[in-house]
Amino acid sequence: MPIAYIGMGANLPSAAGPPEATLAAAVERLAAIGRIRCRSSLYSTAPVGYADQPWFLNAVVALETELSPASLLDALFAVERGFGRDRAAGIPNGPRTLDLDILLYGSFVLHEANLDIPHPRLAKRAFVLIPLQEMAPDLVIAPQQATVKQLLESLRKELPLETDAVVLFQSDVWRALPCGDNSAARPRPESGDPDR
Ligand code: PH2
Ligand code: MG
Ligand code: MG
Repeated sequence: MPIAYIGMGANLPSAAGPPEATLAAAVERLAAIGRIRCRSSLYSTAPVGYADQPWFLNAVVALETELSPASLLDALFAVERGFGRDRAAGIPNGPRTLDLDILLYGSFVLHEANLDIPHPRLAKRAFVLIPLQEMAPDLVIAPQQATVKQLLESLRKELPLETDAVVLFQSDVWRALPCGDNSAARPRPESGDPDR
Protein backbone atom coordinates (compact mmCIF):
# COMPACT_ATOMS: atom_id res chain seq x y z
CA MET A 1 0.00 0.00 0.00
CA PRO A 2 1.41 3.43 -0.84
CA ILE A 3 2.63 5.76 1.87
CA ALA A 4 1.53 9.35 1.57
CA TYR A 5 3.36 12.07 3.46
CA ILE A 6 0.88 14.66 4.67
CA GLY A 7 1.94 18.15 5.69
CA MET A 8 -0.12 19.55 8.55
CA GLY A 9 -0.34 23.21 9.50
CA ALA A 10 -2.48 25.47 11.67
CA ASN A 11 -2.24 29.01 13.02
CA LEU A 12 -5.79 29.80 14.17
CA PRO A 13 -7.75 28.12 16.97
CA SER A 14 -10.49 25.66 15.97
CA ALA A 15 -13.35 24.12 17.94
CA ALA A 16 -10.78 21.54 19.12
CA GLY A 17 -8.72 24.31 20.76
CA PRO A 18 -5.39 25.96 19.94
CA PRO A 19 -3.40 24.76 16.90
CA GLU A 20 -1.60 22.01 18.84
CA ALA A 21 -4.96 20.55 19.93
CA THR A 22 -6.25 20.81 16.36
CA LEU A 23 -3.26 18.97 14.94
CA ALA A 24 -3.45 16.25 17.59
CA ALA A 25 -7.18 15.78 16.95
CA ALA A 26 -6.69 15.88 13.17
CA VAL A 27 -4.22 13.00 13.36
CA GLU A 28 -6.97 10.94 14.98
CA ARG A 29 -9.14 11.71 11.96
CA LEU A 30 -6.33 10.73 9.59
CA ALA A 31 -6.05 7.41 11.40
CA ALA A 32 -9.57 6.70 10.16
CA ILE A 33 -8.58 7.03 6.49
CA GLY A 34 -5.37 5.02 6.61
CA ARG A 35 -2.69 3.81 8.96
CA ILE A 36 -0.38 6.33 10.59
CA ARG A 37 3.11 4.93 10.09
CA CYS A 38 5.05 7.76 11.70
CA ARG A 39 4.67 11.32 12.94
CA SER A 40 7.26 14.07 13.10
CA SER A 41 7.69 16.35 16.06
CA LEU A 42 5.68 19.55 16.17
CA TYR A 43 7.39 22.74 15.01
CA SER A 44 6.62 26.40 15.58
CA THR A 45 7.30 28.17 12.26
CA ALA A 46 7.39 31.72 10.95
CA PRO A 47 4.69 32.36 8.34
CA VAL A 48 5.87 32.04 4.75
CA GLY A 49 4.24 33.84 1.83
CA TYR A 50 2.07 36.21 3.84
CA ALA A 51 3.85 37.68 6.82
CA ASP A 52 1.06 39.43 8.72
CA GLN A 53 -0.35 36.43 10.56
CA PRO A 54 0.45 34.32 13.64
CA TRP A 55 3.26 31.76 13.56
CA PHE A 56 2.18 28.30 12.48
CA LEU A 57 2.48 24.92 14.06
CA ASN A 58 3.59 22.38 11.46
CA ALA A 59 4.19 18.65 11.36
CA VAL A 60 4.35 15.84 8.82
CA VAL A 61 2.79 12.40 9.11
CA ALA A 62 3.31 9.29 7.01
CA LEU A 63 -0.04 7.72 6.18
CA GLU A 64 -0.39 4.32 4.58
CA THR A 65 -3.60 4.43 2.60
CA GLU A 66 -5.67 2.55 0.06
CA LEU A 67 -7.21 5.77 -1.19
CA SER A 68 -6.17 7.08 -4.60
CA PRO A 69 -4.49 10.51 -4.61
CA ALA A 70 -7.75 12.21 -5.66
CA SER A 71 -9.81 10.38 -3.02
CA LEU A 72 -7.17 11.13 -0.41
CA LEU A 73 -7.33 14.82 -1.30
CA ASP A 74 -11.13 14.77 -0.89
CA ALA A 75 -10.77 13.01 2.46
CA LEU A 76 -8.21 15.60 3.64
CA PHE A 77 -10.50 18.46 2.59
CA ALA A 78 -13.30 16.83 4.61
CA VAL A 79 -11.05 16.67 7.68
CA GLU A 80 -10.08 20.34 7.17
CA ARG A 81 -13.76 21.30 7.02
CA GLY A 82 -14.38 19.32 10.19
CA PHE A 83 -11.97 21.69 11.95
CA GLY A 84 -13.63 24.81 10.59
CA ARG A 85 -11.49 25.43 7.52
CA ASP A 86 -13.39 27.59 5.06
CA ARG A 87 -11.56 27.59 1.74
CA ALA A 88 -13.95 30.11 0.19
CA ALA A 89 -13.28 32.71 2.89
CA GLY A 90 -9.53 32.37 3.35
CA ILE A 91 -6.82 34.45 1.70
CA PRO A 92 -4.06 32.63 -0.20
CA ASN A 93 -1.25 31.64 2.19
CA GLY A 94 -3.28 33.31 4.94
CA PRO A 95 -4.32 32.18 8.41
CA ARG A 96 -6.15 28.88 8.74
CA THR A 97 -7.52 26.52 11.39
CA LEU A 98 -6.12 23.47 9.58
CA ASP A 99 -4.21 22.79 6.37
CA LEU A 100 -3.55 19.24 5.18
CA ASP A 101 -1.36 18.93 2.08
CA ILE A 102 -0.34 15.83 0.17
CA LEU A 103 3.44 16.29 0.00
CA LEU A 104 4.26 12.91 -1.49
CA TYR A 105 2.28 9.86 -2.48
CA GLY A 106 4.59 6.88 -2.79
CA SER A 107 6.76 7.63 -5.80
CA PHE A 108 3.84 9.09 -7.78
CA VAL A 109 4.34 12.13 -9.96
CA LEU A 110 1.06 13.78 -10.82
CA HIS A 111 0.26 17.14 -12.37
CA GLU A 112 -3.41 17.93 -12.41
CA ALA A 113 -5.30 21.18 -12.11
CA ASN A 114 -6.11 20.71 -8.43
CA LEU A 115 -3.38 18.29 -7.41
CA ASP A 116 0.37 18.42 -7.94
CA ILE A 117 2.44 15.58 -6.45
CA PRO A 118 5.14 15.96 -5.15
CA HIS A 119 3.93 19.22 -3.63
CA PRO A 120 5.37 21.92 -5.92
CA ARG A 121 6.80 24.04 -3.09
CA LEU A 122 8.11 21.20 -0.96
CA ALA A 123 11.78 21.86 -1.74
CA LYS A 124 11.51 25.55 -0.78
CA ARG A 125 9.72 25.16 2.52
CA ALA A 126 11.75 24.59 5.63
CA PHE A 127 8.54 24.04 7.61
CA VAL A 128 7.99 20.94 5.43
CA LEU A 129 11.56 19.71 4.91
CA ILE A 130 12.63 19.87 8.56
CA PRO A 131 9.81 17.63 9.87
CA LEU A 132 10.10 15.42 6.80
CA GLN A 133 13.82 15.00 7.35
CA GLU A 134 13.08 13.74 10.84
CA MET A 135 11.18 10.81 9.32
CA ALA A 136 12.65 10.22 5.89
CA PRO A 137 16.05 11.93 5.41
CA ASP A 138 17.06 9.62 2.56
CA LEU A 139 13.80 9.69 0.65
CA VAL A 140 14.48 10.78 -2.94
CA ILE A 141 12.21 13.53 -4.25
CA ALA A 142 11.52 12.90 -7.93
CA PRO A 143 11.65 16.32 -9.61
CA GLN A 144 14.95 17.28 -8.00
CA GLN A 145 16.36 13.73 -7.84
CA ALA A 146 17.68 14.71 -4.44
CA THR A 147 17.10 13.38 -0.95
CA VAL A 148 15.18 15.32 1.68
CA LYS A 149 18.49 15.85 3.49
CA GLN A 150 20.13 17.28 0.36
CA LEU A 151 17.17 19.57 -0.34
CA LEU A 152 17.36 20.89 3.19
CA GLU A 153 21.10 21.52 2.89
CA SER A 154 20.49 23.51 -0.32
CA LEU A 155 17.69 25.48 1.31
CA ARG A 156 19.85 26.30 4.34
CA LYS A 157 22.37 27.90 1.98
CA GLU A 158 19.74 29.71 -0.05
CA LEU A 159 17.37 30.82 2.72
CA PRO A 160 19.14 30.52 6.09
CA LEU A 161 16.63 32.82 7.81
CA GLU A 162 13.70 30.67 6.79
CA THR A 163 15.32 27.48 7.99
CA ASP A 164 16.14 29.20 11.31
CA ALA A 165 12.49 30.07 11.79
CA VAL A 166 11.43 26.47 12.33
CA VAL A 167 11.67 25.73 16.03
CA LEU A 168 10.88 22.51 17.87
CA PHE A 169 7.65 22.93 19.86
CA GLN A 170 7.20 20.95 23.07
CA SER A 171 3.64 19.74 23.51
CA ASP A 172 1.77 17.58 25.98
CA VAL A 173 -0.85 16.65 23.41
CA TRP A 174 1.40 15.64 20.50
CA ARG A 175 3.66 12.62 20.47
CA ALA A 176 6.22 12.12 17.72
CA LEU A 177 6.31 8.58 16.40
CA PRO A 178 9.55 7.49 14.74
CA CYS A 179 9.07 5.38 11.62
CA GLY A 180 10.94 2.41 13.06
CA ASP A 181 8.78 2.38 16.19
CA ASN A 182 6.80 -0.86 16.47
CA SER A 183 3.99 0.85 18.31
CA ALA A 184 2.95 2.17 14.89
CA ALA A 185 1.95 -1.38 14.04
CA ARG A 186 -0.21 -1.87 17.11
CA PRO A 187 -3.90 -2.13 16.37
CA ARG A 188 -5.86 0.97 17.22
CA PRO A 189 -7.85 0.62 20.46
CA GLU A 190 -11.19 0.49 18.62
CA SER A 191 -9.99 -2.47 16.55
CA GLY A 192 -10.45 -4.86 19.46
CA ASP A 193 -8.09 -7.67 20.39
CA PRO A 194 -4.88 -6.08 21.76
CA ASP A 195 -2.86 -9.24 21.06
CA ARG A 196 -3.81 -9.51 17.41
N1 PH2 B 1 1.25 27.36 4.87
C1 PH2 B 1 1.00 28.16 3.87
C2 PH2 B 1 1.61 29.47 3.74
N2 PH2 B 1 2.59 29.76 4.71
N3 PH2 B 1 3.85 29.22 6.59
C3 PH2 B 1 4.16 28.37 7.57
N4 PH2 B 1 5.10 28.67 8.44
N5 PH2 B 1 3.52 27.17 7.70
C4 PH2 B 1 2.54 26.79 6.84
O1 PH2 B 1 1.96 25.68 6.96
C5 PH2 B 1 2.19 27.69 5.78
C6 PH2 B 1 2.88 28.90 5.70
C7 PH2 B 1 0.05 27.78 2.81
O2 PH2 B 1 -0.46 26.55 2.96
MG1 MG C 1 -0.30 24.37 2.60
MG1 MG D 1 -3.42 23.13 1.58
